[in-house]
Amino acid sequence: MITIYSDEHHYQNATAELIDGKFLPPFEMPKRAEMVLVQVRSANLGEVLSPKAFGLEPILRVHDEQFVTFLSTAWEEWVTAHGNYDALPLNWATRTMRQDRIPAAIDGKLSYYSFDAGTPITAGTWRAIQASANVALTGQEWVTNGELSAFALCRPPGHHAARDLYGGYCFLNNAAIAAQAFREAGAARVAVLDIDYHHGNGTQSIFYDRSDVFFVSLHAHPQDEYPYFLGYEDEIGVGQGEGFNRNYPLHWGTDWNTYGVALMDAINHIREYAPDVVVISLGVDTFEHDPISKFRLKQEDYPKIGKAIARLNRPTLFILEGGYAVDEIGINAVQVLSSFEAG
Ligand code: OKP
Ligand code: ZN
Repeated sequence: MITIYSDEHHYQNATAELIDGKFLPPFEMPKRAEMVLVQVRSANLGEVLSPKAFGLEPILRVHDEQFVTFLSTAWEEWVTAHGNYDALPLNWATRTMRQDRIPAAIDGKLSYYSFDAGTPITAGTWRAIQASANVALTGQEWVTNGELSAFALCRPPGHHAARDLYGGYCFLNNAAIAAQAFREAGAARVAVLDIDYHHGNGTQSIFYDRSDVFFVSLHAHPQDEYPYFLGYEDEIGVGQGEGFNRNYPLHWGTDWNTYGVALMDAINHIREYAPDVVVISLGVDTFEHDPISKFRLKQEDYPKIGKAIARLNRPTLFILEGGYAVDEIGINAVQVLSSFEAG
């Protein structure tokens, strides 16, 4: 399987992350992608290719133009206002407040366009997120041109980012951008299977009213876990999209017994949909030793995931999302990929 990778992810390198009331060294760190690349090479998964530059057009097919402009200028505006520190929001337009006014002040814009305080914008964020989207789009192009599968080694991740909202370490939704590009390249039906530990609220919301992209997600139950406000089972899509969104919220402590059953059910529904192409939001933060997650998948479970996805027998683009156990992230991700190819 080919891998698409860019060194430019190093430009997203925050000083600290606000988590559990503490400023800690970021869990979403450059070493994550480095460790995945090490395993791609040592497992001889296949060629490692650099991304092409696709510009803003395919990004703007998914994201709001003012939001993208905000992402491209936020750092400069923040430095002018506050100096050279990571940019973080501090309050939001929640119940009782107005949602229909975009503030002029940079602090207000950060609040308007974000949904958490754990996603720092840094000097290099804009550069890193464009590269990450280009990695996804390059993988999409290879699969469109007949490659049976590809691995987009994206960093930063993307699945929490919505049309005009960032958060959860995500700014541009790489999987959604790739899914939309598949549609425009002629695929009639695209399935997105999100197996990251956290619900892919951004991807779900982008395609919620559409039947041409079927979003299916296995994740920690929003009653227990971030992002808390989306990912319930009764979210089935709306309008034309009704019946084309499927959530499998699973409780803390979930191991392969429960996970495997849900995954098989998800795979069966995707098979019935008969997609032309499948996009996998590949998070390996379901791992038992992940520092921020509470599922209990073991190393030996990741090949089973790859084999289950292989049963769909469709052209498949894998997109890296989460996974924070840096010593094992590469092993677990590459186990999914190589067992998919063997399977
Ligand atoms: C991004 B991805 C834990 C707080 C978690 C953010 C998690 C973002 C995950 N107490 N904060 O889906 O892996
Ligand atoms: Zn995650």
